[in-house]
Amino acid sequence: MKILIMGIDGYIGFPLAMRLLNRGHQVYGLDNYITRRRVSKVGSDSALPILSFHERNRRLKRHFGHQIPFFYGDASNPDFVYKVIEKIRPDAVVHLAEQRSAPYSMIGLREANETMVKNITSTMNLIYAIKDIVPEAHILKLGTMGEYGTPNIDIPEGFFEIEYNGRRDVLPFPKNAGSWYHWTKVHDSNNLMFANRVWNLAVTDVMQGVVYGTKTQEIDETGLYTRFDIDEVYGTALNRFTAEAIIDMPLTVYGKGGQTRGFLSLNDSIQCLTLALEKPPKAGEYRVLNQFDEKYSVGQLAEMVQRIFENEYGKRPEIAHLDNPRVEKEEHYYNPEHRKLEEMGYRRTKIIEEEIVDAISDLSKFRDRIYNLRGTLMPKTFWKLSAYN
Ligand code: USQ
Repeated sequence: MKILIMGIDGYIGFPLAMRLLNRGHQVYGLDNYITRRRVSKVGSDSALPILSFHERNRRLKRHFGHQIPFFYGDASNPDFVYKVIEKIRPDAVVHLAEQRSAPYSMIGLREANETMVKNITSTMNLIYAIKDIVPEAHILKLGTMGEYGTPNIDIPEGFFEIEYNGRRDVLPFPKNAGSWYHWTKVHDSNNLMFANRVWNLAVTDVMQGVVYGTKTQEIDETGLYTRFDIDEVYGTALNRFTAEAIIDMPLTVYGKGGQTRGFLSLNDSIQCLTLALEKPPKAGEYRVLNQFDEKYSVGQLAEMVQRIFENEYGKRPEIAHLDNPRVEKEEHYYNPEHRKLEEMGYRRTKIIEEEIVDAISDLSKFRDRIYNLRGTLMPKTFWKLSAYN
C-alpha cells in the first residue's frame, strides 16, 4: 500500500514508518518538526537522543534499501496538504500531525487557540484533500480515549444503543474531554463523522490510551530511537515515572492517584495502527477503535515502577502525591470496551513489567541527560491558572 504518515517525526510516527517499511509498504512522510520546537519552547528535550529526520532517513536506507520520500510543511496549510496528496495519491493516510499535549493546551489562551486551530484545521484539510483527490483512500486518524472522559458507566467503541422517552436509537457516545487538547480531538471526531456521512469517506478514528515505552522491533534492529518526552508538559504518566526513578526523584503522582486510563506499549500501538491499515474499514465506513491494552490507575503504575526498581536495582523510589495541577476525578469508575482490535488479530507482545524493564535499560544509558532535564519534571501548568499572558 502507498501510505502517507502525517507527523512522521513524532514518538509514534517514526516507529510506525519503520514497521510499515518492514512490511513492504511504500511509506511517505510529512512533518514540520514542530514538536521538537514546542518541547524546546517549554525548556525541555527528548530524554533519548534522536537524530534529525534527515539523518534518520539516511540511515533507514541501510536497513530498508531506500529513503522515505519526505515533505516538509505544516499540515494546517491547505495548499501544502493538497499538493502532497495530489503528488502521492495515497491508499491510506495516517494523521498524527497534531499538537498532542494536554498541559500545553492549558498553558494559556495562546496555546489553547494554537492547539484548536492547528489540530482542527489539519484534519479539515485532510478531509477535503481526500474527498477531492482520492475519495476512496482510508483516513486513519489518531484520536484519544480522553475524548470520552470518565463517565460512571461503561464506554462503548464509539456508538451505543440508547432508549429515551420510550424510543431507541444508536448514537455516538457522549464526549466529555478534560483539556482543550482533548476537546480538539472530539471536534475532529465530529468533523470526520460528518465528512463520512456526506461524502462516504472511509475513516478509522482511533481512540488511543496513554502510550509508554522505548522499544519496537525496528528500533532494536536499527538502533534508531524515537523521541521520549518526560517533562511536565510533553511527558506522560508511566514514561515520566520511569525517568524519575532513574534519577532518584520521587514519582510524581498527581493527587490521590486513582485516575484510571487505558495504557498501551509503543510496540503495541504500532501493531494496532498497522492492523487498522492492513484491515481497513469498508468503503464508506466510519469506524471507531478503542486502542489500549489494559487499564491502570496512575497510583498502580507508580507502585509498579517502585516494585521493579526495588527488585532489579535494590533501590525503592519514593512516591510523592503532589497537589493535582489538573481538574479531573481522582477516584472514579472506568470500564471502556476494547474488543474490535482483538477481533482484528491484536495480541499484546509483552507484559507491562517487561516493557518497564526495557525502558529502564534504555534510559539508564542516558542518566546524565535525564538528570539535566530534572528542572522540567515538576508540574508548572495548572488548569485553574490558564490565562491570557
Ligand atoms: N499524571 C500523574 N503524574 C504525572 C503525569 C500525569 O499523575 O506525572 C496523571 C494525570 O493527572 C492524568 C493521567 O496521569 O490523570 C494521564 O496523564 P498523562 O499526562 O499521562 O496523559 P494525558 O495528558 O491524558 O495525554 C496523553 C497524551 C495524549 C493522549 C492521551 C491518551 O499526551 O496525546 O491523547 O494520553 S488518554 O489519556 O487516554 O486521553
